[in-house]
Amino acid sequence: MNRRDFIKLGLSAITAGAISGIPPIFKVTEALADRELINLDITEVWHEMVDLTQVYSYAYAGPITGPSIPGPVIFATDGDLLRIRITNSLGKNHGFAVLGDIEGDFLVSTGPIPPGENRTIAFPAPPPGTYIYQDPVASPVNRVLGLHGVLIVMPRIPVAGNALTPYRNPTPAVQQLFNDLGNSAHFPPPGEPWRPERTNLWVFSEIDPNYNELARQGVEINVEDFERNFLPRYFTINGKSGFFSAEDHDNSLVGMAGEPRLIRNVHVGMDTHSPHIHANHGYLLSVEGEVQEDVFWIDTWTMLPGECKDVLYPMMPPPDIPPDTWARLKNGTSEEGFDGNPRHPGPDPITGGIRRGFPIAYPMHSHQELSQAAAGGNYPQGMIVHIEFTGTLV
Ligand SMILES: [Cu+2]
Repeated sequence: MNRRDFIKLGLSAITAGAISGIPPIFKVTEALADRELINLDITEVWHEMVDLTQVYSYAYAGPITGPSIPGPVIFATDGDLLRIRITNSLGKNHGFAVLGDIEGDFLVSTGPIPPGENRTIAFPAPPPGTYIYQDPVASPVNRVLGLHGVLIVMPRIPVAGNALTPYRNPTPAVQQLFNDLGNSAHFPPPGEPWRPERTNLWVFSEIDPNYNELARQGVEINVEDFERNFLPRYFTINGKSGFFSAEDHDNSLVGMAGEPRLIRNVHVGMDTHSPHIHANHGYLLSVEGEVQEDVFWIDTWTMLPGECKDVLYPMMPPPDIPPDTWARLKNGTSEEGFDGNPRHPGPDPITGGIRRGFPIAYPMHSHQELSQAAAGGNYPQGMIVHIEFTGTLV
């Protein structure tokens, strides 16, 4: 093994067409993506688990971001031509593909790239939405062993006269929902419409270190054996779990009431998961790229292996909080807020008094209870993140 990098996990991003790292989702002019080449290296890392166990993993690496699990987020704008050069620095065949559905069909694929070689693929960005990229070789084995990431495609401009949505052709119901944000009795001003930067990405996965160890030893892993005998020991969101996931602001939903957020959920692992959000219900916008005609209002959704689901979290005042309590939270006289939050020590800098009210915090956790543990019983060190209202606009 020539490279054993300890990876500092975090959501790193590559922007198609951006020169300075500014995502092109804000661009309204000609895309530069067809002049930019995205370089991805396929490499190996030690992935640190929540109990400090170092697990051998494969990883995609960007030239600036370095290796990460998930790999760098690739942002593109509708109409961009993506050009990606993938270099396989491992000792076996690997590659790059964009997953098209949960059956395992690929929209585009390099096919196997032999050790030490590279391939460049060019393809038009698929319709605006959320996509998994992964190793097409021995799928889903190498995907689960670390070779996965997300491609996000944003529409170029909103549909005329309407609020911006994440889609090129939103259904009437989805368009209406986005039009209503910050602009209706249910989502009143000065609450705001959705903004693209108010987006969270939750990449769900699991790790069975026995298979990672086989990979380290260079053992050929049989797909059927893997699918039958995979026994997860760690459950991760964006490569992290437990405290490290919950406290990570890439994972957490953090903002003011009145600042709606988009949650792009993708599942690159093997189990079925049930992310459950507290404080607000969410709106299921798209399933496997299909923008929904009928927008369900739900607090839990199913994530199947290989699946992508977009959910809008309205970040509205939690309906379970009575209006008079909300008023006290807002004016700082509540004794029901998150007083004693260790992240906000000391007296209130303005009033000099004890902090009252915001922030108020809630969890998102998977309702598959197994996934809340790590290493066979450490609870709650699995799939969990914070939802935090730092204040309120409304
Ligand atoms: Cu719950």
